Amino acid sequence: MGIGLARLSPAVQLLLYLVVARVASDDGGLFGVSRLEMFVDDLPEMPKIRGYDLRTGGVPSTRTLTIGMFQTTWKFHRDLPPTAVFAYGLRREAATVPGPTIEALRGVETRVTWQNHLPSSHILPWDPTIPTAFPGPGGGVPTVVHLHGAIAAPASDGNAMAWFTAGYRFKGPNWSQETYSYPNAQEPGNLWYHDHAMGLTRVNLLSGLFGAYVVREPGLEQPLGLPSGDEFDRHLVVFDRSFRADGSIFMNNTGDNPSIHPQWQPEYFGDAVVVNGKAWPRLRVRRRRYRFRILNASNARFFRFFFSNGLEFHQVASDSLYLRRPVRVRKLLMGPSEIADVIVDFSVSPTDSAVLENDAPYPYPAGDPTDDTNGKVMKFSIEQRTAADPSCLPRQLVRYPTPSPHGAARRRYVVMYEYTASTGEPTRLLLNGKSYDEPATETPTVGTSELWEVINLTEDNHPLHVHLGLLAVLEQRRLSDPEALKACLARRSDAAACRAGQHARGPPTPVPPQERGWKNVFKVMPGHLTTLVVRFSPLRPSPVFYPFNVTAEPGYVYHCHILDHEDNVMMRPLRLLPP
Ligand SMILES: *[C@@H]1O[C@H](CO)[C@@H](O)[C@H](O)[C@H]1NC(C)=O
Ligand SMILES: *[C@@H]1O[C@H](CO)[C@@H](O)[C@H](O)[C@H]1NC(C)=O
Ligand SMILES: *[C@@H]1O[C@H](CO)[C@@H](O)[C@H](O)[C@H]1NC(C)=O
Ligand SMILES: *[C@@H]1O[C@H](CO)[C@@H](O)[C@H](O)[C@H]1NC(C)=O
Ligand SMILES: CC(=O)N[C@H]1CO[C@H](CO)[C@@H](O)[C@@H]1O
Ligand SMILES: [Cu+2]
Repeated sequence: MGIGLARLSPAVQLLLYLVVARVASDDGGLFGVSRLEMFVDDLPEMPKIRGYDLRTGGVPSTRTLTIGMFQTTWKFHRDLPPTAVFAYGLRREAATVPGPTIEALRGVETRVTWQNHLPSSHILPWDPTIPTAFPGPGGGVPTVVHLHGAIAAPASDGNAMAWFTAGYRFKGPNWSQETYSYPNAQEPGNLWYHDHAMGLTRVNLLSGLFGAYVVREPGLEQPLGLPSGDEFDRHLVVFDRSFRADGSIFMNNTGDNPSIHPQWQPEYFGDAVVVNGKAWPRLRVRRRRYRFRILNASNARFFRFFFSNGLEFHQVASDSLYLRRPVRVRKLLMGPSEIADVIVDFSVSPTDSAVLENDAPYPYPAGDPTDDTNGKVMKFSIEQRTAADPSCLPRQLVRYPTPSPHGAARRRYVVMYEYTASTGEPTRLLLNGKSYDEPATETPTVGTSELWEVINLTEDNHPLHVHLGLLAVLEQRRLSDPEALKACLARRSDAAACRAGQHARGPPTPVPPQERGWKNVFKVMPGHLTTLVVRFSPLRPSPVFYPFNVTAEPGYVYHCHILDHEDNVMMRPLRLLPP
């Protein structure tokens, strides 16, 4: 049930929409967020949950957690009324937006029973005309949790069709188990968990269903000497939201093409910039080094962060792994779901306060410029006196195998398409022109690497995310004649036959050093052919490639991480074949 909805006639779909979707007026009194005073709320720290047990003589062992999804309210700003949200937490009273931060140890399994306690219908408008998990009117809110960056078995990966509603009353066709296993067998780094239900990912995240997850490996990390401990090693989870006058989250419930999709819009942008659940918060810091794990949890907004007083970032890790050496940057560009792990040294600050700002146009890169509201993120007040600082910023971090095209088992093409109505408005986006329910065409062999040539035929930058695999960019080249390639693909729908590689004759577009290593999201530039090496084996030698059966049902997925695109339906199955 669920995915077949898209095949109903438009009239029936529209009727269903009117029956099941919340029907609120579009403006419903928007809250003008420019009225909110900035930097009045302290930056919250989300609750921390240990993902391992320490009972048996201090030796860490597997821990099983039960984490619920609850409807509750959240104060996004001192002067905003409480907002209805969906939130993760150990209990309803402890549920937060973002959810609790889970701290795991490399090599020690964390098990989580994810429980849905959500009400019978959604707090946000959604759209049954895109392929959507749907348990029937009033049947509950479908959810399923994906741990982004995890190396986990298919049945624990949060497949979009493995969704379930409250009490597991309704389940998607690929649901198989209540408790997920995360072996944490991968490299130490920054992950995050978030909802992944078919066609509802964008609205479930907008409602609050996401949180941070860290895999630590003290033996490898402590010798680096980076700032550590709760005070100096912090998460900044950044996202954008708009609100109605009554405090509720505003999501437009009229689509840009209402006769085709009554609600879906190609990209959600909010006016308020929220960090750890507070709009434009403030943080008092000591005059020393801090580590910030910055996670972009927006649906579609890119951020280009910089400090008002010229302070710099020293990036030490990208979305899942340490870099080989720190990279110093003045501006930090982050796509949806990307993570930048940075050191900021406040001891060299020329002033006693610094505002973290954002100047990324939206949509990125060709959209509107930022303004006074979405151009500000948060404020740091810096103590005058220099603080003792035992941390350091080493010249070398961690050396991983260099991404290389040698030995790649095969070459594949992934073409990103956008379909538009006669008005020029997008109606859907697809990878290789295929919908999600067509059989898997990407079937790599476990233990191999492949070259993926990704061609963006749209106007947007699409962050590509591959579950299980690690990806690294080799080069990105401008397409010399995208229209000719487009015309050929329209005739033959086969990028290899169209000699797609030959169309990328332009000069290479440089990739910033901090984006050159192994990652799990890569921002694919419009009008380019981007060559990625995608690796389906762990980075450290291991007797088995993965500590579970990667070829098992229901397999994995790869998708665009602009959530509004992923939902409609820039996502394809990924099946692994045995070695
Ligand atoms: C997953 O769901 C699809 C329908 O969407 C079904 O065809 C397939 O058999 C399912 N696979 C498993 C392993 O449940
Ligand atoms: C909602 O979207 C529709 C369609 O794009 C637009 O006409 C309308 O102005 C939007 N409403 C608000 C309050 O932004
Ligand atoms: C933040 O993440 C969203 C969705 O994952 C993405 O669309 C957006 O471009 C990202 N912004 C940045 C600055 O990375
Ligand atoms: C892995 O899963 C596949 C598909 O379900 C199955 O055919 C295979 O026997 C399994 N392999 C192992 C070693 O269990
Ligand atoms: C902004 C941009 O460069 N968009 C391009 C994306 O790719 C298509 C096809 O290659 C071009 O037509 C667009 O101009
Ligand atoms: Cu996209």
